[in-house]
Amino acid sequence: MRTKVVIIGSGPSGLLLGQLLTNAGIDNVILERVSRDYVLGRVRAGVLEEGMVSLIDRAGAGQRMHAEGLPHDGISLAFDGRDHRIDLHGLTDKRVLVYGQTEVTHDLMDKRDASGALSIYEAGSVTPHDFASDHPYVTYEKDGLTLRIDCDFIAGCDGYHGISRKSVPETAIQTFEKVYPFGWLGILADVPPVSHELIYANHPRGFALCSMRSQTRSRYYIQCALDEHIDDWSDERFYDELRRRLPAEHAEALITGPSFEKSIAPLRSFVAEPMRFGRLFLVGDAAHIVPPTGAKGLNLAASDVHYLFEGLLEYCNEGSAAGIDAYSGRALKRIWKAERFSWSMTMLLHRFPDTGEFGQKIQEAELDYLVHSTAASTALAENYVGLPY
Ligand code: RFL
Ligand code: PHB
Repeated sequence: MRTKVVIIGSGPSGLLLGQLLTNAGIDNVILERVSRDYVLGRVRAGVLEEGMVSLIDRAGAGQRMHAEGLPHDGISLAFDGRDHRIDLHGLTDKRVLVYGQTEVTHDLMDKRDASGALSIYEAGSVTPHDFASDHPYVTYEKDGLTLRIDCDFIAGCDGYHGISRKSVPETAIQTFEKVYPFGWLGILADVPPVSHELIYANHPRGFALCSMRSQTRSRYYIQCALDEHIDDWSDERFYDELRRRLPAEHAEALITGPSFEKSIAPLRSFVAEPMRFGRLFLVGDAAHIVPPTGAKGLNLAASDVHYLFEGLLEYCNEGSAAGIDAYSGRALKRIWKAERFSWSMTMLLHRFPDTGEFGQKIQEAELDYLVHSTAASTALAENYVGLPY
């Protein structure tokens, strides 16, 4: 088989890039390791920046997102027993859209089906070859056969644990990493959200986040130790701990109900440089990870897709390599700013082993400054709604 672009991974990066290419008449094939249902069963991000919303629109997959997504004009920072609102829209003229990554993935998969573009699920041992040459190809295993797809370009959209980054010679890649000494324990439950906006809470017992997927579905997280076991956390224990970390008005208003998803996610900052190796490009989580505190992971994947799509379009339509040559540099400029923001929100809101009472006071002083200084609130808001592409 031959195609222009082989895309490894059918997460949001791969699906979004695939749809933009398909709409532009650029042939592509997606190879995904697991099944479609498995991809759709993963519960992850919930907050979309305007840039990502525009890209999903451009892909032609935005109809349900606009009908069901919840536009949010602000977020709340809770500390010292009180809520403090950051007026995102008032400070930046922009807003974010609360719409689950699962739904984005669903909409993009439906759109791909309707376009007739090929996705191969449960493709084993996917391996990129010869990407330093002008004739790259990808092999994979399916139904006991080893198959080969020749192509012009390979897009490594296969997440942090994928094969694309690992296929690059160690001497050609530099990585930067910070691992945080805690995780997030998250639940999903069909109960109305405790507040109509997201609440990021700093508390001496640890961080908590109240998010949502709809008016009737809540997503709640609490900071937890990395060695916690999910089985030790009944819903009751989870809600009790969440209540203790929220201002009293929210703790009292919290409506509880059985969770239908519960998981622990470790927190990590990670960047691989560069993001292009000949005819192989790394995109999204394959190249970088942020801790979820700034809600930036999925949105960064979208800006990578934007830069790469523009580069590939220029190459295919005008024969110019300027865009693909600039891809890594452009993407990394924005990535490092989002890394900085996600790191700073994580440092500000979590309890670290060495935070102590002094550290807690410093965090509260910084939070107080943030919410009372227009300059500081604007800087936070500008980053939260997303820096321009
Ligand atoms: P994904 O979603 O990991 O998709 C990669 C796909 O590649 C497949 N794959 C392979 N396929 C073929 N061969 C191989 N060898 C393969 N290895 C892997 C995988 O099966 C998968 O289908 O990466 P992508 O597309 O780059 O998307 C990135 C986002 O998923 C990620 O950044 C966000 O979910 C991060 N994130 C958040 N981002 C936000 O922008 N806002 C948020 O509010 C937000 N909240 C979160 C988050 C991530 C979380 N977790 C669990 C890590 C909250 C959480 C709890
Ligand atoms: C979520 O709804 O899953 C979510 C929201 C905001 C974050 C992280 C996760 O910062």
